[in-house]
Amino acid sequence: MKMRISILTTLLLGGFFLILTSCRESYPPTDMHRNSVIPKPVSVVASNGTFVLDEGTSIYVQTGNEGLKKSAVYLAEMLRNATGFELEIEETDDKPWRGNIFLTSNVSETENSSKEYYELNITEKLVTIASTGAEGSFYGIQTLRQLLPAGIETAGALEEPLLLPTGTIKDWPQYEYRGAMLDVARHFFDVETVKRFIDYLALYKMNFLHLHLTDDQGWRIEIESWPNLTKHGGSTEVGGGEGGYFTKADYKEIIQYAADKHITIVPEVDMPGHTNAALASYPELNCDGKATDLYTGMKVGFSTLCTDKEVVYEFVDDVVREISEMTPGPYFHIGGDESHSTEQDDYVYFINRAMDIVKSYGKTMIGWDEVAHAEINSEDVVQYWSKEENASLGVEKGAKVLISPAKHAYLDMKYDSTTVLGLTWAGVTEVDKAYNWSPEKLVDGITKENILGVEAPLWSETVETLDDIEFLIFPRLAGHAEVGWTASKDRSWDEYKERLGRHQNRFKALGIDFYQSPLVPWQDEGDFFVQEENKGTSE
Ligand code: TNX
Repeated sequence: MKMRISILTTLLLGGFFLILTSCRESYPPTDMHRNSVIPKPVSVVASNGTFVLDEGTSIYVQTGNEGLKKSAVYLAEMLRNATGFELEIEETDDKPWRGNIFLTSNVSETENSSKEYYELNITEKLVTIASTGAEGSFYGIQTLRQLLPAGIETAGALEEPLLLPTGTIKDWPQYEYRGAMLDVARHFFDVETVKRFIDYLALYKMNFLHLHLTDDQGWRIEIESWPNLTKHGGSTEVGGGEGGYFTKADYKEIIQYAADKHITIVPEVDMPGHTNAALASYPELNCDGKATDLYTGMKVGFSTLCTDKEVVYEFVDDVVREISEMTPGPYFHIGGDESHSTEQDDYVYFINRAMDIVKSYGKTMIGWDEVAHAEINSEDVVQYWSKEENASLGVEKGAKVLISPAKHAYLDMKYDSTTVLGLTWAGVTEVDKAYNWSPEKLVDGITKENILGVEAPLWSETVETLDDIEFLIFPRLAGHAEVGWTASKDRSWDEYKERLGRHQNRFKALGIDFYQSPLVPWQDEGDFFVQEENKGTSE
């Protein structure tokens, strides 16, 4: 009897061992420590196993949590697109059975106050994304996405199973505002292009898109009470092309698309300078009562609204009202930069009044750093792009600062002197210079408490197509995302460039025309976790 049991045990154990080793062969242990996640997470603890995601995997969501459910739908869609398999979404109150993904609000670090906090815990049995809010679950999914092979970015590129390294990531951002700006005024970009831009922000956990909607060369947002702004003022662009504009329906579509990816739109109407498109559309906005000609060049600083005419403030009121009504986000950007043909007193008077109008529609005012000379206070935001003393003045007045230093953060600066696209007035900005800086160490006296966040602007004087956009923003955008997300003490260029190098295949899988900087060790094999190799060993 004893003998029989031990034979049986040996057979059972042997069989079990065989199964184990054959599993090992198919799915070699992986190492979460070797991840290439950008922005770099706060903490990563690897446990050297593998989770197998296949068509039997379901996504479980804590019952009744609508925010998490939206994230589940997004994740299912992402996986379906790349692999073709349909993951079911189920609600549950309990921890699900093995082989599944679980989105829950039960976080282990209950003390963490960030509403963007998430924990991604992968064991051989379960993938759990725990987050305090829907944002966190979305960011946890972006991390999961970057742990998967680059083929996840291409429709139909992957076959099951997908393998994930086991371990735990705990993560949250340093700054609550991590943004980019797109100038749709110098050259107009349509809704589809803006959506791609939004997709790129989402991949790197950025959460604000500032749209520079008006400038000398074009007015790009429909205002029903002043229809000639778009009809005439939107009819051209730099170089004399046909321009274009967003209808209200277009703008709302952009807002919704962004909101689904936890990105808030910040509309900018640049005033009182940078207004030639408006001045050409309505003669009464000019001091001499005469409409200007449309402008298709690249100069700045020559235009101004007539600051002592009441009709100008009626105009500003209508514009701010109509745009604010469509904008759920808290901010309205009034520009205020380079008003070189406005007298300083008139400038301050105008900004004060424009600011009051913005507040009357319940929005928080953001302005380029020159607005620090107006009567701003702790309710306002100054966007530092050029003059340190303006940023400091803003902070003295209690305002928050949005950090966009041209010499690091401007996505329209050339990479080097041979770059065809872009400008050079703030210098050339290689990928290391775009990454190697810290918001809180930039200006004496401006510390983390004064800073709302980081924004990287793309001005479009030289940018005409999505390809042009991609070439200038990639790979620098990824670095700016990390500057805003990851603590300065946890960042170094030497380590970052290795991770960035492993994003090459992801860029390619997304069809992104990126700048192949010689400073980055681009890796052809892409992800640390090579799906093809794994497939090979299982055969
Ligand atoms: C400065 S940055 C500008 C823009 C230009 C940009 C080009 C800022 C507030 N004003 O009008 O497009 O340089 O890099």
